[in-house]
Amino acid sequence: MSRPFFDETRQHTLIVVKPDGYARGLTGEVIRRIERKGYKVVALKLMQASKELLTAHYTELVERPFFPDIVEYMTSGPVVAMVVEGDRVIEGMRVIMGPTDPTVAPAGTIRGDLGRDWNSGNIENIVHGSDCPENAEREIGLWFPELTA
Ligand code: IDP
Repeated sequence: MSRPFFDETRQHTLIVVKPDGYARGLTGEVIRRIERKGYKVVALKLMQASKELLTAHYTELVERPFFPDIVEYMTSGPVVAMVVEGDRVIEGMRVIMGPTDPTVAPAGTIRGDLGRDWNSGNIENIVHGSDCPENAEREIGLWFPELTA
């Protein structure tokens, strides 16, 4: 059994508490919001993301001028990667997270309540969540290769 805690009849998404979220002690707050909604954490680990992993992960952003800033930000400290399970969890987690820019993310969302601008050129927004089923499967495979082997 390669994904022991997964209910394969349900949907899965990759959630990452980014270095700013971990450093600010917000991992528990993020998980609390996920669990309070009724979603289930079925895999979880503290890890250091590599440039290679981020290049594969952010495949659509690699050519953008700010990609080196993303790599610097995302490798600046440990991250907490997890797989979250639930019905329509990909869409639901995007709602809980809020939009990319924390300054304009609505109150009540993770990014709106906890994120802010840092004037660093980076958009430091606490958390990543997959944006569609294809990317969710791809990202879970990249961040948790041990689960799909
Ligand atoms: P998402 O995380 O809301 O799905 P994406 O457009 O996929 O947003 O961007 C991935 C991540 O890259 C963002 O969460 C943010 O940290 C960073 N990012 C996106 N756009 C910019 C930008 O214009 N400048 C700097 N960083 C950016």
